[in-house]
Amino acid sequence: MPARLTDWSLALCVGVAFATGLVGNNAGRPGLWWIFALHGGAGLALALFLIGKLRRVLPRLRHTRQWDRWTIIGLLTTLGVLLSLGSGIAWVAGGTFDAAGFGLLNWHITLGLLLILLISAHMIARAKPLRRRDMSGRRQALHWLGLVAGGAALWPAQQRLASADRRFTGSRVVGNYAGNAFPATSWVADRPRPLPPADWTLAVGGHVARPFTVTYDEMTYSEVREATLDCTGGFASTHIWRGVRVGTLLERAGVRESAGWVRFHSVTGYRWSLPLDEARDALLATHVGDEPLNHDHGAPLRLVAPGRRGFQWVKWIVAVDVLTAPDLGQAIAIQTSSFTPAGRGEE
Ligand SMILES: Nc1nc2c(c(=O)[nH]1)N[C@H]1C(S)=C(S)[C@@H](COP(=O)(O)O)O[C@H]1N2
Ligand SMILES: [Mo]
Repeated sequence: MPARLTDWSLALCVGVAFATGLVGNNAGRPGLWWIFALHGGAGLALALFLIGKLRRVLPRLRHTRQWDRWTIIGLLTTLGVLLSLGSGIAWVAGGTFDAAGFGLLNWHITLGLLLILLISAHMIARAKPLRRRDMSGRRQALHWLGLVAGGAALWPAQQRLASADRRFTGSRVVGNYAGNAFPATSWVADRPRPLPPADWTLAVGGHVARPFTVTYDEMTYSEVREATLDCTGGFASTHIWRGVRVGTLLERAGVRESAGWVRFHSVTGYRWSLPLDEARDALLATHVGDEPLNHDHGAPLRLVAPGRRGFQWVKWIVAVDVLTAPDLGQAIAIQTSSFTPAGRGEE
């Protein structure tokens, strides 16, 4: 296969894996399984194209006199590809790894992001345009299709060999219907002080006719939802949650005509929002199974947003507000909340 076709195919595989990785981190509905299939298929095709590339360039690397400063970037890029692929394959195979508070799937994501930086630098220095003659010819086309199809065919085989009980997102199933006995986690490191229900209130406001504040005992928690919390760190847990329907609070407040989004605020500053209709049907949970939520799982009140990934299930909620437009700052707030005094548990 022409060198340039191999190289651009590698770039394409990395691009598809990157895009599907980003989208996959937000995907929680089973209908989106194909995003994860594309991610895996792109990774496996990448591995196949990589064999050709390494066979071409590794022998050249012996001539150290011909190295230039970009050779190091090329080598680091190779290492980045191998580690990204390796961590992904190891995750599917049931591997575990823990370093610096990061599990294997978190490392896979981190390595993938690093790889994007490296490969960008490598391509700026080295990429050559793809010419018509790199893509013409029946043999070349068949060879190329063979490698892409190989990646696509390896994916289901790899899934079959995968150990453990996994969801379509790749998350491992743990602690279903076990009350509070499932993993507790944070996006960064939120660890607020406990919020005793007696001292806690919930404020409902924003684009509503009648903003109000309620105490814990003023609400009834009789609404139930069965839903799966699926963390992008790689675990998933299904429970029957109990609490108050968001729509019940919104009806009392009287949502204005202009409203389109509902935002959930944690005491730490962590926040996320959902489109109005979806938010109405979401749950503010006080209980998991038969147990009151414990502190680590967000007591006294946490969001249960079926079909959304875990990072959107805001814990330790103290306020809900109705918005007219999406909240663009939320993506930053979830990174910074752990560094606020409340997020550090200092106030
Ligand atoms: N306030 C707040 N809510 C949060 C988080 C956080 O860091 N702070 N982490 C989110 C993430 S990443 C996940 S996966 C779930 C974890 O919920 P659990 O600890 O009950 O398993 O909570 C979400 N809600
Ligand atoms: Mo998470």
